[in-house]
Amino acid sequence: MRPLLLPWVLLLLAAAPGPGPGPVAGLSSPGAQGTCSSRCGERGGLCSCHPTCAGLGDCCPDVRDFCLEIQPYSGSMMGGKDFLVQHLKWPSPSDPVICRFKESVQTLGHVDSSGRVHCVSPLLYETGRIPFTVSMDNGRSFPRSGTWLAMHPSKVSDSEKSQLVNETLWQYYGTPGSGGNLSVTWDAGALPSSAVSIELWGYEETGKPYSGEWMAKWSYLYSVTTNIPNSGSFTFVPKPAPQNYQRWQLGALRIVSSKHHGGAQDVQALWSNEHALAWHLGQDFRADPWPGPAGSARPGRSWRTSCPTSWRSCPTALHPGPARADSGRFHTDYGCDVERGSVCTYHPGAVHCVRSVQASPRYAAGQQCCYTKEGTQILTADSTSGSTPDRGHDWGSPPFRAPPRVPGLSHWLYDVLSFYHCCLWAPDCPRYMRRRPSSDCTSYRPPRLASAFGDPHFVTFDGANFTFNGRGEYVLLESALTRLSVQARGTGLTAVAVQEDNSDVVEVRLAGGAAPLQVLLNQEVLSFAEQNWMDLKGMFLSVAAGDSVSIMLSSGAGVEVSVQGPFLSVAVLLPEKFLTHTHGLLGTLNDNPADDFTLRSGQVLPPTASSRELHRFGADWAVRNASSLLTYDSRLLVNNFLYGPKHDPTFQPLFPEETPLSPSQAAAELCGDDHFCIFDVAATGSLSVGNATRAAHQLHQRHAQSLQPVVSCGWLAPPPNGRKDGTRYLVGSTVFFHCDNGYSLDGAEVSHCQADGTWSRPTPTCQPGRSHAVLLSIIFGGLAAVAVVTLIYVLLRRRKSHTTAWTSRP
Ligand SMILES: *[C@@H]1O[C@H](CO)[C@@H](O)[C@H](O)[C@H]1NC(C)=O
Ligand SMILES: *[C@@H]1O[C@H](CO)[C@@H](O)[C@H](O)[C@H]1NC(C)=O
Ligand SMILES: *[C@@H]1O[C@H](CO)[C@@H](O)[C@H](O)[C@H]1NC(C)=O
Ligand SMILES: *[C@@H]1O[C@H](CO)[C@@H](O)[C@H](O)[C@H]1NC(C)=O
Ligand SMILES: *[C@@H]1O[C@H](CO)[C@@H](O)[C@H](O)[C@H]1NC(C)=O
Ligand SMILES: [Ca+2]
Repeated sequence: MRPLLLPWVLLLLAAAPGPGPGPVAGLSSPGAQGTCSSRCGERGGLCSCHPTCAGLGDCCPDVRDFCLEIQPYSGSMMGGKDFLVQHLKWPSPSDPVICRFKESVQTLGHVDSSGRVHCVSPLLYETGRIPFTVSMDNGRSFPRSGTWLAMHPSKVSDSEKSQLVNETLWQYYGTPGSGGNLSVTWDAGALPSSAVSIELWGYEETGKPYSGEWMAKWSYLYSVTTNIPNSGSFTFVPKPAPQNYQRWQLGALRIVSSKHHGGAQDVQALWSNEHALAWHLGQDFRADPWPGPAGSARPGRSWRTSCPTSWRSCPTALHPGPARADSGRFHTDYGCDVERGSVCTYHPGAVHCVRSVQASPRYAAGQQCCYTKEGTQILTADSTSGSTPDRGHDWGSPPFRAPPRVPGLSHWLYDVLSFYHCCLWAPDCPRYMRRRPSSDCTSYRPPRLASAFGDPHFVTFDGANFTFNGRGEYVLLESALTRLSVQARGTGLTAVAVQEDNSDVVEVRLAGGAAPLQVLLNQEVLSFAEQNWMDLKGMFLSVAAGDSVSIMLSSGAGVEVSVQGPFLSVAVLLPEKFLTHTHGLLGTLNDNPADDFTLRSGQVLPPTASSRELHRFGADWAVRNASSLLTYDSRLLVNNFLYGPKHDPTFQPLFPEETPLSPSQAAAELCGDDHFCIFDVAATGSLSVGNATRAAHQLHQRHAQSLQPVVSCGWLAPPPNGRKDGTRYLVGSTVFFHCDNGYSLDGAEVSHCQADGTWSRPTPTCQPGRSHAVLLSIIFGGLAAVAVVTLIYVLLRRRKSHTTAWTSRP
């Protein structure tokens, strides 16, 4: 096998001109396969057009002409953003630049005075990576391709949008105390035009809900003003729109050059935030809390039955608790984030909200969970600040495009707009809350956690631990349930790759540059210069502070990779449905640590196995050639891992039991009783490596602690004609009951949440009639009155007789 492969390696070595793409010696003759024309992303043939070609030095000479790099590479899905296509030489500036997105939406670009090629991003109904192509022959062929990243409108920066000055006033316009002038501002420099028009666009979803004809549509309604100077601001007093426009209650302003006709598609523009169009509606819009011909703003009568509210039951508690630790399934709600000062406009009293990352599979509904500063979940049954399920997930859900999955907008239409109608424009909030009952957390089950960190040490899902110092590439986890695979390169983890079913492949690896981490998507290095969140195929990706990456998979599984000292740490979170469905180095998830060292053959090594025996277990889980997810984009990686064995049998590590561990004083002080730390100091001779291992181990322990199940007894109703004190429903909590005046309590005054998840006493009832206390006070009061009267009578009698005595004295 080996001699056969050798010429290939030699060819690669010879063909590598060093870093960076460029003409490749011996491969520059343009043959059928010598070009990247219509071949971007492919390899094989005479030369490669694959993202790895730069590192391997086997790129086709024209790769930069056909595999387009763009700048900026992302923007709001509302479109209208101008971007540069780099390195592209345009033969004649008068030839039209035709940019095509998703093979269906075409926009017209242009060549600027310095010969640079521009495209304009289109209005899309989806987020994520949008393939785009450019035609140089007036639309006959599109051999050049690249990727545009479309973002959720509220995840892009304010500077890309026009600003509604006092958005509250815009959205409350016409309600008591809200009127007068409205102003909008924008960055005049962002629109290369001396005169602009301001247009109103409306968003609606038409057709029978949950049917194939349910469609999402932005429509140009009318221009608020035309041909005004591009000064960066405009102020006006709004007038109610003509009746035929009144059905649009959700929309956005668009500022465009006045050279375009009203409503011109996909031209350079600045959009405002989408907002409730109170300012363009007539005075009658508040009269009916559920207006609109199609009932678009209604919360939906069928809601309760059409969507199980147990979808993604909310995590029990915020801290210590799983709300922030369950990172595979829940993510911080940008609108109410404890890390950013908790501006919780729609949830007063909450300090933090999270949203379920995935929408419910069938109805694409979302779940939002809000918590008080004590960490308890707020329920709509107790408060209008409560956690509400959403008919449309705010982030949308793949495959996006059609209702109710359109990012941001479906949620606006079915959840936010009806919230405005009930709670902000009219005092009918309890009605909204009844239609959006919180999921209490009684059915919430925290995910299971396993980690690998340091040089490297593993803690399995069932809590077994071991050290496996192998040089090679290994399967951390495989599950046939969702075809989930997590692979890592060691020794001391330097790369981790993840795929589930036919999702994109994401790899996180140590970069050793200014940014410690590099993220690859299908083997191509991703840039996070513009965005730190990406909607990818089969997963969402979020990057924090450049040194930790969170991957949220469709199944609810989560993978977190971070840098700890010289190595990567990885934590894998699995929902309970993976019970008995995992194998690999992170063990067999089944609540039994004794079978975690199971080989591919099914042979189980005992928990007492020596680390030398466990080395055999580790080696057995070497990645197989055909199923490797890792990227080999340098000669070093190709030689060592692609063409080398996946597990290097010649590498002899230290084994903990065979290594005399007499830690130095410094190591002992640093590590305490952390054996992983002590071992890594001994193995590497470096205190800072041990320190990083210790930090990673502590992180794992805190994470595991946060994911301990917390018993919840669920919501307890107040008695009719009474009330309850206490809105905490976790184990150990107490709720007190009181009756209104004129009612008496029949049952217990107090109930405790018990360890078995049940309340000690049910909610009492409040019976009409005088309470015992009142009866007693009447009885005692009556008796007291009688006593007083008697006393006075006796005293008077005594006094009378005294008087008599006196008067009778002399
Ligand atoms: C914005 O509008 C609201 C509602 O009309 C008003 O109460 C508030 O004072 C305004 N804020 C500013 C800064 O003008
Ligand atoms: C509205 O704006 C106009 C011109 O900018 C100004 O003259 C007028 O006083 C403003 N009206 C109110 C109520 O602020
Ligand atoms: C690792 O497992 C051993 C038993 O195999 C146990 O004694 C030890 O406490 C565990 N260490 C940690 C840090 O969990
Ligand atoms: C995997 O590939 C390497 C190098 O090409 C080779 O030596 C090894 O035998 C292959 N392993 C299997 C199981 O095919
Ligand atoms: C260990 O790391 C912490 C920060 O994580 C640092 O404050 C401390 O000084 C380090 N200790 C040593 C001995 O390197
Ligand atoms: Ca097990």
